[in-house]
Amino acid sequence: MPGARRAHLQKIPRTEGRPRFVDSARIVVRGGHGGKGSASFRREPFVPRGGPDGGDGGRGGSVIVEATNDVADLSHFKRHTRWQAEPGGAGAGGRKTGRSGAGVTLKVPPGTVALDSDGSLLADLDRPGATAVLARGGAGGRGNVHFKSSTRRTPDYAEPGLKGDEREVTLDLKLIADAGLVGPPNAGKSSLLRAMTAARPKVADYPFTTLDPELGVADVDSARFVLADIPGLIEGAARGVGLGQRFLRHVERTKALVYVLDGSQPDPWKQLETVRHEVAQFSADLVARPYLVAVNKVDLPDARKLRSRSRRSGVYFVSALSGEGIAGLAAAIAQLVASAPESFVPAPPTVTRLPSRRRDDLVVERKPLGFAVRGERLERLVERTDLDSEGGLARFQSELDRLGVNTALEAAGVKPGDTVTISGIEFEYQP
Ligand SMILES: Nc1nc2c(ncn2[C@@H]2O[C@H](COP(=O)(O)OP(=O)(O)OP(=O)(O)O)[C@@H](O)[C@H]2O)c(=O)[nH]1
Ligand SMILES: [Mg+2]
Repeated sequence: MPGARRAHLQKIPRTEGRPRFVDSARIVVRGGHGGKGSASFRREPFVPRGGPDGGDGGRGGSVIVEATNDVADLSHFKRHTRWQAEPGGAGAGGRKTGRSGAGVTLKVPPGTVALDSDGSLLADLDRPGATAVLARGGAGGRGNVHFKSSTRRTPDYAEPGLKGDEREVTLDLKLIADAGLVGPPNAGKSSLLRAMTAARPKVADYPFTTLDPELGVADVDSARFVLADIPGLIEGAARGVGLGQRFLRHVERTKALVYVLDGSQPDPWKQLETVRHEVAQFSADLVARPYLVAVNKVDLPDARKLRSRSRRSGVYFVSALSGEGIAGLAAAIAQLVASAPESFVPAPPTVTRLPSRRRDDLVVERKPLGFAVRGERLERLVERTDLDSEGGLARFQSELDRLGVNTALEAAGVKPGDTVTISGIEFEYQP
């Protein structure tokens, strides 16, 4: 990669003590456990056991992510990687429901996406106010008031409450450029991005070195802006000649443009005219945005001559190579961005919900020793049943029937006495 290691390329001095801009973080989120249901009985005078009056456990809290302009990057999530919402409170006698666990809200900058561990998109938090649930809290267990029946007058069990969701989430901040570097090929746009930010786009001495837009974050004193570098524009670009036109889209949402001209070329002002004409062809709105002009390569004699003759105001003569004028250009861009109006009208915030849990059909598998049965609802049933209590076990049996487990097993050829495994727990099959 020619020019990739240019040790003498001067960087803008960074403000001391300012933390590095973080645009990606990996975190683990856990919803709170559901509270236990209560197995309590009414106390009445002279009655050893009144009717069941155990209330339900409270729902566990959820972990939610919310986009807000109050935070600028994801550095907080580099330091705090585990997020857990509060568990639900236990139910109590007198039909008292446990209290719900408090949720946790993670604040991220707009433009953040949340990805599941398999890379699939969980949420696109594209604008302030957008929220999404990353991990739901578990449901509270039901108290024994629910389990009274004509045959079971004193159910001495209650549900334990479900686990909350747990998942590993990657937060990625898609940068939205504040300003775009636009200019003819080879003018030094990528070199300027390198000089002003920590981004490392390819730089080379031939046109169309840049094929994909690249973004960098520039720090200037207390201001910070995102700069986009796109492929060079040539005459006819707006009509699809070269690569530029496709890439003007990437600067469409910027607030300001920086026209970069090659000061070592015969007529930079003609370059400016051509490029602005192409931008205007692409979008009348884009060409009307605030802009400034940077004439690059002022370290070369032709560019210096141009500077000494130029009477134009609002033109910055710089050298990405030597660093001359770079700090001043960065400060001017920061100011331009700060005073420029928003380039688009924000749409209403989006609220994303997790897809509800899949209710898989039962799967019966023949094992060397007996059978295994799998299924989302079945596994949840096992999780929410207190199998150590006799009443709990009895209810479990009738629920198995209701879910069609016995029918499925019989269809698969189960015989009395066979071992049946459900969620890692072994049962003996007795019809
Ligand atoms: N002398 C001098 N050369 C420079 C300066 N800035 C960039 N160059 C050189 O100009 C050539 C083009 O630089 P790039 O940064 O790749 O230009 P670009 O505008 O991104 O080019 P494309 O991506 O092809 O549109 C490279 O050989 C750079 O080393 C400068 O300030 N002075
Ligand atoms: Mg380039």
